[in-house]
Amino acid sequence: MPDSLTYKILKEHLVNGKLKKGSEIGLRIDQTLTQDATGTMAYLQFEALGVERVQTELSVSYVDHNTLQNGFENADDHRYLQTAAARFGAWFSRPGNGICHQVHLERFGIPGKTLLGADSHTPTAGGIGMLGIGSGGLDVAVAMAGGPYYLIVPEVTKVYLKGKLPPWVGAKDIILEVLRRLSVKGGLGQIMEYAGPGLENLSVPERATVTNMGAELGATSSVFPSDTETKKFLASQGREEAWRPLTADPGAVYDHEITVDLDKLEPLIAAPHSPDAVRTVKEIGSLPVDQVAVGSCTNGSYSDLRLLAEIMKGKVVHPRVSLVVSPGSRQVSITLAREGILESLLASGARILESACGPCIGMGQAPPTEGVSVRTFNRNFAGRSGTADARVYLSGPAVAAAAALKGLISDPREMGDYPVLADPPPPVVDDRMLIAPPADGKKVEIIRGPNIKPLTLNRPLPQKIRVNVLIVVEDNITTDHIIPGGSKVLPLRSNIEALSKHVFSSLAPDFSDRAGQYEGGLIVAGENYGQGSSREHAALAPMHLGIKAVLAKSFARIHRANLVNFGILPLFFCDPSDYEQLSTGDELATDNVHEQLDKDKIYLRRINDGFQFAANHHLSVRQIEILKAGGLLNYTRRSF
Ligand code: MIC
Ligand code: SF4
Repeated sequence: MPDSLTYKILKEHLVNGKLKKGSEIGLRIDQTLTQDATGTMAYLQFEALGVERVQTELSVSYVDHNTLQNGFENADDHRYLQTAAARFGAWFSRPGNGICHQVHLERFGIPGKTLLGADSHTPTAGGIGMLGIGSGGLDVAVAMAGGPYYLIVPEVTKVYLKGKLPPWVGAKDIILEVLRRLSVKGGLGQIMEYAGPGLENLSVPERATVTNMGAELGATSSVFPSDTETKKFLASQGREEAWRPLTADPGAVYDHEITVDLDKLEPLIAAPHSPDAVRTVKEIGSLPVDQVAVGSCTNGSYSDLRLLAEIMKGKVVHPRVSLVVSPGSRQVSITLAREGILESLLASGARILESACGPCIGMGQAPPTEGVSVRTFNRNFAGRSGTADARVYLSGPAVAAAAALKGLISDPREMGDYPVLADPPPPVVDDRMLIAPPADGKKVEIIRGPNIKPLTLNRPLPQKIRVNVLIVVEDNITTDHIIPGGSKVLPLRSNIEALSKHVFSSLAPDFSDRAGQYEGGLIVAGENYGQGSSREHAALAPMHLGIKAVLAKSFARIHRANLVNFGILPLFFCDPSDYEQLSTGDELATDNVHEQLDKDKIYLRRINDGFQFAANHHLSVRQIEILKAGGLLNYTRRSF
């Protein structure tokens, strides 16, 4: 039977289970990545597994999120990560070297290999035909220890691209169009596989913009074939030997198929506060803008920033606008400098940031009160920018450049002729900010600062549960709602006790106090609960507060897996209308939990009026055992 590209990679890496839709499989993981906001916890967990050295072909520990260093905490994490990487045999990408996804694409990614990353945008690697999957840090720790990564066999969606992008329309508009059609939950349980004649004109960085933001569809991954464009890109990185051709067999069958006609696309923009609130730029009209931010792991490539510089050349940013630029990698920054583009950006009034996540995760550059910010990033959830009432729009660099010059959201096509740009020059390849692990790390001392607290483990699942509903939330709650990012909270990622005070702080500031008062509780949610980031802290901090279960209409993939990993029951309403019956403060109870879990039917009753309803979980036998053990760490330690 002819195979899709996705199935080819899955087959090559299958170590457990059968490739049958809906069943659970275990995949061999060739490479892993972590970043500092998730990595500190992941390495603490790796240490707890008691394995001497990483067992993957390659593991890289990046520092790119917490680089603001308002206090000692971030720098202490960096030092811990550097020493832990050397001790356990992982590469270390120093702060300043760039954003994990961009650097990985440039320096380490290999077509046809698997990459598990403790960051939801790990599918960026699909831009070179690699299967990149985002997960919680604990799953990455287990993969580093040589364990397989488990997932439900995904459906494969073919995204057929035809035609050629018109002037002023870019790769970002492709993924915004897919988001417009499918929504933030439209990719759930799927891998998006790109194909068709439209690929021919898309460079690897453009493809990586598409695979990066595929995370916003809720998809497990997104992948492009490995073709001559891929070869060209790898050759420019001095890594041509990493190339292999990889494409779907002719006649491969897909579960779903959509076609995007590139010729017909126009400049698009995602309106506040969701990446799928996509409109044409024209539809928005002339909206005054206060901030423009260009860069991040979505649009931080050399070509993206050169386009911005070219459009702004000889002009200066509008007086109302603050323009910030965060290049995707040090390689991009150095190449921009060598080509004189950095000078041009500075002359246009751009505020150049270090190559790191920065404003994308609220680490500085918060917009003004009720400010409008146009960003070439991938997420615009309310409050993520650091300003609660800011309105963040997501676009490609051409729309951002137009906004920076005019001070308004406006159609870039009104700016006249599209700049004619030559093929990008060869990048400056300089790996001196990447530290290879020593052959034997046993003698390396791991240095821990006072903010790095020992791991908290959950207790085995009790047979009887009696808990209060602590909060009822609506559809599409993000992990940013559950545990916010930003410069105040991010430094607490390795101190779960301190972090747990911030659970749901934007929705219910007294949440952690109430959890303390009731000695734990339960969360009731709508559809797509836990969308967005991979941060396992959105499960770990609630676990610390004694949360026993989340009852939802549906879950986002990574967050559901994280809940299981930390021993919190992720339950679906059997009848979604029961959601309406529940309120904050309700006391719910159930007995014989282990037996009920085995049968995939859990009956809960409300204490005060006896109202009964059923929930299920659709988990595998392996996951049920993890839950009973009180989480993956307890469960895995038994098998090492
Ligand atoms: C994000 O873009 O939301 C983050 C910050 O990169 C997260 C990871 C984290 O919370 O540390 C992600 O995407 O997984
Ligand atoms: Fe960093 Fe933003 Fe990319 Fe997340 S989405 S990895 S915060 S640049």
